[in-house]
Amino acid sequence: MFASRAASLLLRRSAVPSAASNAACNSLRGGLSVRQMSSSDEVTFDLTGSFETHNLETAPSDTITMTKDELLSHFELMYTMRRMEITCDNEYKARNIRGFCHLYDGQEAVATGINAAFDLEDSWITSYRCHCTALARGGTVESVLGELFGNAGGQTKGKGGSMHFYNKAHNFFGGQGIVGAQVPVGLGLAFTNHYNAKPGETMNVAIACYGDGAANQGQIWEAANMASLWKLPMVFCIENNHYGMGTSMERHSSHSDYYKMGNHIPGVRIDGMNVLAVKEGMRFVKDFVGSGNGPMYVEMMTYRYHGHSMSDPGTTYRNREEIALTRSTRDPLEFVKKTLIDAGFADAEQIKETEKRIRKDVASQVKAAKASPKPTVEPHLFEYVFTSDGGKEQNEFPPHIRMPDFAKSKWY
Ligand SMILES: Cc1ncc(C[n+]2csc(CCOP(=O)(O)OP(=O)(O)O)c2C)c(N)n1
Ligand SMILES: [Mg+2]
Repeated sequence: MFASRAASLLLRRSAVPSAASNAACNSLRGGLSVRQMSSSDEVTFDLTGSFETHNLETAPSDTITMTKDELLSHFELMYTMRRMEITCDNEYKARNIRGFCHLYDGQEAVATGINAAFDLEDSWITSYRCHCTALARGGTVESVLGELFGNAGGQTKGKGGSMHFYNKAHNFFGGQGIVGAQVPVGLGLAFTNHYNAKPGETMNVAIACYGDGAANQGQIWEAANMASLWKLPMVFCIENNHYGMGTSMERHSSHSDYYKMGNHIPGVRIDGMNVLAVKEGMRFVKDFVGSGNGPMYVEMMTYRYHGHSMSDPGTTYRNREEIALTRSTRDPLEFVKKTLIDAGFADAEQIKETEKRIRKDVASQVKAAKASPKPTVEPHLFEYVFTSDGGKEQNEFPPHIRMPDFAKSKWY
């Protein structure tokens, strides 16, 4: 059943024939080609067939030009994500990580491509499947693993765990355990960016990532209505990995065109296994949304290799062949590796060396994360909850908390 769908997820990729492309044709994907070598370290790649649009007169470009450094940095981030999630799996099974733990391997191109297209001033909020977004948005393997170990060196000081990363300095607003909750909160971020924008200037945008399982929720319709009514710079980004826990898309949704779900709101479907397509697609989306045209729906066609969470082996509602087929034909890391080689940016030996260096780095950061102490009652328990002073002073509330006694409230 999935095989035919998987084929269609390739978004009808078709090779652009050229002298370079014949040699460089990506057999894994059967179609990416190097169209033109403009210099030894800059290549234009063909993205034909990577996008489908809804209610739009324009579309993302069918090419993207990248330098060697750019593509290598995307590969390094994606490989770090993959190693980090595999490490989480091992540490969970060794009982060093407890509680909920949802892994992102398979979906790495999505967070990497969004990160590459967006600015740090753009706000980003996502679901509980958030380790790799936290990493992309200013985190480190040490801060992610530290959090999962429940240690004070974790990104949220060991008090949040797997589902609750947060990094205000990098405009990353989590990590939400309640399915879909990030969408109305993301709308608030879009409202803020709209409110703070200077007239005539391009706005910072807000993106809320959520799953195919969340996409039919009522609160999302309400958020979409407000975003459209007020022309907010909001991106509704559905990471369609085809399952909501153990329920396949065919069983939980009456339709499968998530990018059309905003009805009159424009939409784009993007090949979410191709980091180049994600980057170019999201650059287009950011330009459109940030220019005051109102919100946009984005559907990322992707796949998760692990089960829903660590308590789900992930093989009772889908078969091993489906996972193996995706790994062998659509793996986002194999794709980017092959692209690096085809473009002449790196050879297999250099890629192996890079992978080795990253594996070593991940291992040493995990070691450091483990060595971090557990949070203690004093001062950690009361820190960052309601007051900035460790909770010792009376009537000390942060500015955004309106207290029942207005005289004592510092909200203004
Ligand atoms: C409001 C709410 N309902 C149910 C759950 C239980 N739950 C957690 S994840 C999930 C499935 C969500 O699937 P999807 O949106 O496709 O995201 P994915 O896990 O595939 O990334 C459900 C039903 C929850 N956490 N919150
Ligand atoms: Mg899903």
